[in-house]
Order: sequence, then structure tokens, then C-alpha cells
Amino acid sequence: MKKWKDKEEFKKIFIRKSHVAWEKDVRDLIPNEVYQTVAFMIRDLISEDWIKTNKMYVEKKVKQVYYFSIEFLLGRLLQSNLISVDMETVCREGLHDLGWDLDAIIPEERDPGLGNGGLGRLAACFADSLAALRLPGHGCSIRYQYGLFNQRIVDGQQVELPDNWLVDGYPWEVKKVDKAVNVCFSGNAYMRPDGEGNLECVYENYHSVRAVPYDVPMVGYHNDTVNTLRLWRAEYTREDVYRVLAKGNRHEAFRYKDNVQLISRFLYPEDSTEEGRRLRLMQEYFMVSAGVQSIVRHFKQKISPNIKVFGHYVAIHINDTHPALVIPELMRIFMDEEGLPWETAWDITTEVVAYTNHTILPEAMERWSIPLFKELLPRIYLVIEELNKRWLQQVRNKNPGDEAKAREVAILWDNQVHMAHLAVLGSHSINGVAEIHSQILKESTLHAFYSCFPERFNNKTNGVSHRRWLIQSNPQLAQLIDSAIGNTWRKHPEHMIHLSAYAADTAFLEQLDQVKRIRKNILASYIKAEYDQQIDTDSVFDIQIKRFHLYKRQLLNILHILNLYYALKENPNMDIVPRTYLFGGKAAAGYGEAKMTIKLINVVSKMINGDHCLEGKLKVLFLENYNVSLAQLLFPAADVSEQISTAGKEASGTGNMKFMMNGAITLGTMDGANVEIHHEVGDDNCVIFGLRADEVMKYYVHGGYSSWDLYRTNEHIRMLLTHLVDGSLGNGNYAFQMLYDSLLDRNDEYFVLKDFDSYCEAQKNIGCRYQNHYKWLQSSAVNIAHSGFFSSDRTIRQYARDIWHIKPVEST
Ligand code: CBF
Repeated sequence: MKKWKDKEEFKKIFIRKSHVAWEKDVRDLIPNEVYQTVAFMIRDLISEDWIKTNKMYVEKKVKQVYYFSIEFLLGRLLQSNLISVDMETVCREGLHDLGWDLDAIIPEERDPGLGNGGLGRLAACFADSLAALRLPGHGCSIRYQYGLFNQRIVDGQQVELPDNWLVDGYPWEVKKVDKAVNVCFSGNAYMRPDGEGNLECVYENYHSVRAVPYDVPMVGYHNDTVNTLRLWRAEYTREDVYRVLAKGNRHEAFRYKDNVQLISRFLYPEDSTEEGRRLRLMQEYFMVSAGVQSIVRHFKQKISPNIKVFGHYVAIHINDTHPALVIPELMRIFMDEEGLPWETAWDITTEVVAYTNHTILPEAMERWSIPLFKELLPRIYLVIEELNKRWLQQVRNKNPGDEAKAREVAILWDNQVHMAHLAVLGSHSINGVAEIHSQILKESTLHAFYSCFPERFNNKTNGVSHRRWLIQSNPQLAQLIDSAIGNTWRKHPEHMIHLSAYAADTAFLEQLDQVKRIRKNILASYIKAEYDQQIDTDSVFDIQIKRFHLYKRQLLNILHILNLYYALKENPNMDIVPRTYLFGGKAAAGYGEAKMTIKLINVVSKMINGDHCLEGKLKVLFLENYNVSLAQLLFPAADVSEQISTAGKEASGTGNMKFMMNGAITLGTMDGANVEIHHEVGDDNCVIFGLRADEVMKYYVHGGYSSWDLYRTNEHIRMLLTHLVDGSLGNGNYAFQMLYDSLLDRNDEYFVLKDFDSYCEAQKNIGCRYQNHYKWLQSSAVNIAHSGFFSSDRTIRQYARDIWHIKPVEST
């Protein structure tokens, strides 16, 4: 790996580069130009290794994995890349000499709008681990021009503003014009005899879109591996525009250009309209077809002309069902372009593809209307139709007369294409993302498939990159860990377990307390600067940060806070451990209840923070526009990690792991990876409450729960719910009617009221534990020590060994 010798060399290069890039004296640069200059300097350092890595994979003919994901929530890359190339200090000192502060430059980078939640952040952690472990693996996604949205809170309500994250350019990307491919949509496809007794496909009158890749380097930590995240952008070609111009008028040509660019314009176009759904399906196929075509082309040019050995060299992973069209796309290429018969094409496809499921929520299971699908992707539809026919034939042969069975596993049913069924059928491996989630997949969600192919199902518990979430986000804690157990954990996170020996070491615990204090102060300064609110760093920082969804139960959290508020008003001398409750997260623009929960939090926050009697006891804040950069400030400062989803609903969660790594205590249900966190640290070091997943399931199946009964018998619940709609929260009567209805008229689908008492107890328990501060710090240390298991390095090693069959590649 090329490096800057020292800060003098850094400065020399910086000055030269900035002269060329900006035609300015260093003194006159603006911060964004400083950021871009440093980014280009890092690109310079890694470029040789980037080329070498790709060459090495080809020369050694190693098997490579391609991870397809509709999102890669990368976060800023400047600091993480500086850390990876081990140049942060040199850069910091060099910039300082030139009159710049690296910490002031880092925020100049906009968070890339390439993802929004857990699935996207997981993909980013995986890319990070692949490079860190020298594994030959690359990402494939879309270069969205606009991210989800920028969230602002106006009058307590979420307002969505465009996230034009590319507005200043993106110095990490490299456009590869020569690697562009064409993706075909619409037209007509049909089968006809080929004259040799077989059928061949005719696909005509389609229109094609140019897919142009933009490559972003994924830099390995302290090694010389640089993998690639390939992001596809939809572009029109001049020839295509002329073709349209020749047929119609200028307006047609403008419309054509616009329609093409629309494909990669927005992350998650609104899908409540037919137009939105059409665009989303186009995006999925666009990413898949571009990605698969480029993999096949690379394979044939660089690895082997014999397509039959494709599976020996290529693994493709589909991150949830959004990229599931990889399966029919491979079939199309193998049959139509490579001339393989169906059976051979199918064998290679299933040898190559593996699928991870990330949700069991029925509404999140992707389905496409068949008429839309057929119109947009006629050739792909023919493949799926044939696949469905062959598959149902097998199922019916095995289960004569059992149409229910056929319905359960069909890809095409009820005029819809069922993407999860396609994904399962075309993959040699199907995994869930936490033990309990994988179990639910086998026992319930995908049970019918599990009984057909039990050997394909497995679990891979999620993990997070300890480099971003500990080394980068919390350098103070990282240094403390070094001073206790040495620094081998940085490359081998499982070594963090050696910290267990320090859980009873008073000196260590005092230092741990100091670190937490520093981090709480950093967050408090940010909050003071952004919100003009003073938060008490002696209070418990209790944090819930994640997407807003009814099943994640931010509502339970805020109802408890409201209850606490009323209790304190009634009894001002009540003995409580001071709390600061912090929330962050976005609600989907069209999700009424989630947006109303945000509003409720803001209304309660205003009421509590404005009440001087509560000063020093209770504070509630909603931090707007939660993203990776804000998360990096929040996790290190947390005392309590709120993981309170309805048991059985959260596939895994990964925020829970980031909190744990930073020494927060989990307050959670037995859901997702909380179960494994509990298993690691035991009852003494986390607080578990609420219904278990099997109890939730029993209520769903057999009934027996009435939220109205609770309303009648539990006076706290009655009082809280009444206040939601009687105007006492100062927003007029019926202000929160939608939430009230979800809890009562819709019988509290997510068991918020059912778990309410248990949650209040758990909160009390947290207070008691915090008062015994020594014990609290011990628990914090135990959590950090056991967090090594939740490093994505462990997860990726398991994928590499069990699913992809790839090995680390050492440079020679
Ligand atoms: O597996 C990663 C994450 O994916 C989700 O965010 C998702 O988009 N389905 C799940 O909700 C999380 O539980 C999970 O950790």
C-alpha cells in the first residue's frame, strides 16, 4: 500500500493537488475543496492496489462473490478510508499545519443517499468486512441521484425534503464508460421452433437503456485489498435519442430521455401508484441485468470461454428479494445467448445464487402484478412462467390433488409474481439473519419450501463492522481497549472477549466511565449547537434510533415516557434516576401511523422540556434526519439501547449490536439478535421484558387478547389513551386518533398495551441498576467484551465458508 511518508510529504502533495484541482492558493480553499482534495489524495494512494487486486483475482482465477443489494448505506468514506490506509494521523497533522482541522472537514462529505435502513447498512458492513478479510467480493447496486429524503421536523411533524446528495460531486466514484451494457425493457417475446426440434426465444421491439457503471473502492483495513462497489446509472445514448427523434417529435425525445434517467433517479420511488411500482420494478431489473451481464462478460473475457464452469468461479448473493430477478436473468443469458438447454442453465443458476431473507412481515414480501411484469419484462416473464410450470408439475406429482400445497409454493399465483418463492427456488442456500428469525422461516414463513429442501436452509446471524462502529466512531473506547488487552482485537474482534477479565477491575471501570462521559459530552455539545438544548450528562442516555414502524414500537417508549411525566407531575418528589430519552429515525412518507408517532414524540418532548419542574429529571428529544453520521455520534454516548420490537417481528436488528459494542445495556424483547445478545451476556447484563415470540404467535393464531379489556382494567393505559384524543396534549381533540385506533379498534396488533406494564417494570429495573454505578459499569464492560461475536467479520467468514466457498487472497 502506497503511503505518505510523513506530514511534510502530505502537505507537499496537498498543495500541488489543490493547485491543479482548484487553481487556488491553499489559503483560499473552501472546506469542501479541502475534503475533495484529501479524497483524491487517498484515491491516489489506493489506485495501484485497486488495479492489482482485480488483476490478482483474474490471474489466480479465484472464485469471486458478487453481492447484489438495492441499498448500500455506506456512510461517509473520508475518515474510514484514512483509517484503512493508516494515514489519519499524518493527514490530521498535515492539515493542521495548513490551517485546517480534519474534524471540520469530515462533515463536508454528504452521507451517500444509497440506502436507508438495516438491510442497506448491513450490505455496507459486509463490503467492509470482505475487503478487511482479503476476500474476493464486490457489491452491485444502483447509483441513485437522490436518497430517500432529508427529514426536517416542522411543528413537530416530519417533512420530507429532497436528498440531492450528489450535488457537489462524489470524489470516490470512477465512471467506467467502457464497461457499459444495455438493458432491455418491454417489446414482445415468444418461443418458436429453431428448426432442430427445439424451441428458441424471439425477443423484439424492445427498448434498451444504457447502464453505465460507477465504481467505488472498498478499501481493506491495513491490507492491500481494494474491492469494488459497482453502482449502475441509467443513461441514454445519442443514437437512441436520434432513433426516437426520427420516429416522433422533439417532445417524444425529451420524454424518452427523462424516462431513462428516471430509472436511477430515486431510491425507493413511491410505490402507492402504478407508475411508482413500474419504476421500482424497472430499477430492480436494471440493476440485476446490468450486474449479471457484466459478470458474465468478465467471466468469458478473463476467466474461461466455457460457460459451463461459471459456477466454479462465480457466486452471486441476493440481499433480500429485490435482486431476485438475477435468477431468470441468468437463465435468459445461459439459454438465449449461450445456447444452453434449460436443465444445464438451471443447474448452473442454482449453483451460483444464494438468498438472504430479511423480513417475515407479510406486507414487506415483494409481489408484482403479472400484467405489469409481462408488459415490462416479457422475456423474463416467459422464463418465470416456464419455471413455475415445471416446479408446480413436480409439486403436484408429489402431492396429487393438494392444490393448497401448490398455492403455498407457486411463483405465479393470484395474478402476482411472488419474489420470495422465486428467490428460494433458484438458490442453493437460503438464510435468515438471526437464530430466531431463521427458525421462524423454517417453521412458518417458508415452511413449505423447508420441507422440500431442508438442506438449503441455514442461519447467518448478522454482524456490524467494528471498524466503523467502534474504532472510527469511538476512538476513546478503542484506545482504552488497546490499553487493557492490546490491539490485536482490531484485526480479530473475537479477542475482545479478553476484556471480560477487566469487568471487575476498578481502575479499568473508572476509565470506562470516563470514556462514556467524554462521549456523552460530545453528543451534548452537538445537541446544544443544533437544537439549543442542554442535556444533563449525568442522566441516563436512553436511545431509540431506527426506522419508524409500528412493530418497532417507538409508541411503547413514548407512552412510557408520558406515563412517567404524569407520575412526576402527581408526585414531584418521586425518586427517579434522571433520564434523557433520545429518538431518531425516518418514517416512510406514506406511513401515517409512523409519522404520527414522530409527531407524538415531538409534542411530548416540547411539553416535558418546557416544564421547569422536570428540569434535571427528564428530557426528551427527537433528533432529525437520522443517518450514519448521526448514528456515529449516538451509539458511543448511549447508556441504554432500546430494542423493543414485538417479539418475532424484527428479523435481527443491527443497531442492538452497535450499542452493545459501545457499552450500552440492551433493554429489549426476546426478538431478533437480542436473543443472542442475551445469550452472550446473561440476565445480569441486559434487561429483557415482554411477550415471547411463541406467545405472540399463539395470540395471532388462537386469539385471547383484547386491548379493550386492558383499557377497561388498567387505569394507566386508560388515562394515556384518553390523553391521545382529548386534546390535553395541546394539539386539539383527536390529534392522535390514528394511534388510538391502532391500539384499540385494531386490537393492538403489535401488543404495545399488552407489554406496557412489563416495559414499565423493565424501565424501573434500568433505573435501579444505574444507581449501582459500579455494577452498571461492569455490565457495560461485559457487553463490550462479548460484542466480538457480532462483528461482521465473523458473519462474512461464515458466508464465505458455508455459502460462497471463497477464500482469502494473499498478494504475492
Ligand atoms: O438484516 C438486516 C436488517 O434488515 C432489515 O432492516 C430489513 O430491511 N428487512 C430488518 O428489518 C432488520 O431486522 C435486519 O437487521
